Amino acid sequence: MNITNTIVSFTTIAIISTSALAQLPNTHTWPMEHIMVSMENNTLHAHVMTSPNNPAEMLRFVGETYDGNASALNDQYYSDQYGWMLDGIVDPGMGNSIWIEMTSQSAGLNTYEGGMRMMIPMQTFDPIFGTAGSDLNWQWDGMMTHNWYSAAELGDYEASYRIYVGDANGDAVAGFTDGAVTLNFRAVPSPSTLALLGMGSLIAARRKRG
Ligand SMILES: [Cu+2]
Repeated sequence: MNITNTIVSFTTIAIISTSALAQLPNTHTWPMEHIMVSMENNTLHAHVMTSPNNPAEMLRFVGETYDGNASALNDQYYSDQYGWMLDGIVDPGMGNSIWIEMTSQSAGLNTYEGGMRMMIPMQTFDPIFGTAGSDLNWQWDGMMTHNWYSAAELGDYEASYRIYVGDANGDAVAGFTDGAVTLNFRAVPSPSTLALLGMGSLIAARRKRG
């Protein structure tokens, strides 16, 4: 294959990808914020860097509509910033897995199953953690998973979880101690295009200086 052919092929792929990706929710708008789950002496711990004063933000992308199950995010403030992630060796034992159960959350907060922030069309967007009548507990496969959170109204939200070792049915297994974590969210007005342009020139100015 000569260079010209290579360029043509890449261009074709780029055009196909663009049309296929046109109706996908925004994912890399936010840096990852990992909920680190570890286990020591059969006791689970979870740690996250956010707080009520430093919440993860949810944004609404006016004018965008999403295909398939992702349409649950249409016209909602949303984010997939939080990701569950294993920290060190976590061994729930043969046939068991880590389960995460929503124990309390603000009214109006919804959750949909996400993934590793890649291959969004492969993500189920199934309602979880009580959203739309779903189970309160969710079986985590231990892979980095960024679920989608959404809300219809501006404001602050929080969700608390119990992290436990369960069998295939989600029933707690004796001999382990649960962990817990609270996630904080703030649905904020979308930044205007002007603000984004301002940010762009600031970055450009910093680069020049560096
Ligand atoms: Cu991640």
